[in-house]
Amino acid sequence: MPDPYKTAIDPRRITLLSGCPEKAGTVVYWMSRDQRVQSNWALLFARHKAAMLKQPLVVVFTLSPSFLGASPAHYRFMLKGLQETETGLVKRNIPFFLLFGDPAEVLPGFLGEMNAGVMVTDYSPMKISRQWKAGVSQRISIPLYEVDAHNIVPCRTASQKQEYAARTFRPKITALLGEFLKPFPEPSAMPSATPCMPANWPRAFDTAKTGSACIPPGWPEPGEKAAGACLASFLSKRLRIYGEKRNDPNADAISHLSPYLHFGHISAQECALRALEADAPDISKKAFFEELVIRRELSDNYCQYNEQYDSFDGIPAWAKESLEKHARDPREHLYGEETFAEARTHDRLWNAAQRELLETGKIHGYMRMYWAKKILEWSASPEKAFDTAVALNDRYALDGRDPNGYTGVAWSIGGVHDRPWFERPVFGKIRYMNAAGCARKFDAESYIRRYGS
Ligand code: FAD
Ligand code: FO1
Repeated sequence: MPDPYKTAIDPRRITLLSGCPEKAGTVVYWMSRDQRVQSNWALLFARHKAAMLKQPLVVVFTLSPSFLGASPAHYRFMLKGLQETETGLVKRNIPFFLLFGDPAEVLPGFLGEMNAGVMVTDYSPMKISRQWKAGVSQRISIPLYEVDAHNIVPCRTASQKQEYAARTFRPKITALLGEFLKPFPEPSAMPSATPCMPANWPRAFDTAKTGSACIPPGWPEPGEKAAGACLASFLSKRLRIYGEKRNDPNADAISHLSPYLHFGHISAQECALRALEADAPDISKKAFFEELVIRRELSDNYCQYNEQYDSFDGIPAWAKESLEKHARDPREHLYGEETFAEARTHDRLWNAAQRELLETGKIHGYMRMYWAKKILEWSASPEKAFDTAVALNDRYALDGRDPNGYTGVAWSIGGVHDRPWFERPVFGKIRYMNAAGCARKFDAESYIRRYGS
């Protein structure tokens, strides 16, 4: 049978994490970051392997009891999306299994039960993902392939080192985009299905139940279908004003795709391909590509090549030196994590941003910078500020616990991918923002009214 995937899947997407010899047996896709059926290079590679080896294909997801401060509501959003993924897989005769616990504990036994011959998983630069994969690799005797299904240009191909700034990264991505920004083959159904029970969803939702059993009303609908609808609505209604209005939190010009991109309910490559065809000005398409491709893939680059991506210690020397020089400057206001969390500072604009986070699960991109920079200004030390911003973002943001978040905090507070600015108290040479600057850009009072107490 001609293999439709061989040509479509660029070998540079694939990394062999453990070099055990392949043996005859089921192909297992351990799904983690890219939780979708459509436009998923990891699933397509696993499907290719199953076709070549003439073996069954199954998908497994390991549910951890905790995940970087994720709330029960974040878990419910993810689980509802996974239920839709299970339906899409079973329709293609691909059974879906949900395991409970640490991957290194639960996967080896599962692979034995499946008589697995090879395992495929999706790429992530995050430490937790690398720890999971290292733990699993030590306990299995079949090959484990990792496929970059999250980036258009695979992270390890785009650059082999931590990039200094978007301006050093952009030419490397742009030079390769033509080779990678290609349409996806359809993941065809398997000829027959291995019989399997539906996943134990009641148990899964039970682990995500404390507090209210619903997803907050201000949050979007989870899953691939809702993600596709969000993209379609952005491309038809908001992309055309994105170039001009994306920094105005009152304009509703942004895509709102980040929760879907974070949980992998939609592929960035699919978003980029569809944006290219959209009826919108080039300036808007260019601005959207700058964020969706350059900035987003630069975040994976930062997390891939900087072990301390989630801490103050990861920031560049010029920034650390400058912030430490001003660490003892008097702070006009001082707040701890709970005061920030409850939006109880003196600053109405900052409180409105925190309330946007609490109500909608994310803060508008422009306000997110202001939000983090004021945490720097009103925390006892720059290290404390960094940890507070990461903790609040991971605890409340629906798109949190993501390379974009760690890099966003590192940019705002630690000058990562930015340059030194005019030196001032507390900030040192870190780029400064204030409410007056926001009011010059957009109607701050209207934003405050919208997210007022
Ligand atoms: P759009 O403007 O429509 O952008 C489309 C997509 O491009 C986004 O979904 C995202 O994947 C990507 N993108 C946009 N801006 C950036 C950026 N600055 N860096 C990297 N990728 C970008 N993004 C998250 O996904 N999760 C986070 O937890 C997160 N935390 C942040 C914290 C701070 C302090 C800052 C300054 C930025 C943070 N960002 C985070 C990046 C950015 O603010 C969000 O990706 C964006 O606002 C999401 O809304 P959207 O999808 O409507 O964005
Ligand atoms: N991925 C998993 O494989 N198992 C989990 O239990 C899990 C929980 C989870 C909770 C919140 C959240 O924002 C993401 C979560 N993820 C989980 C997905 C996660 O995005 C990726 O697996 C990691 O980013 C690693 O790349």
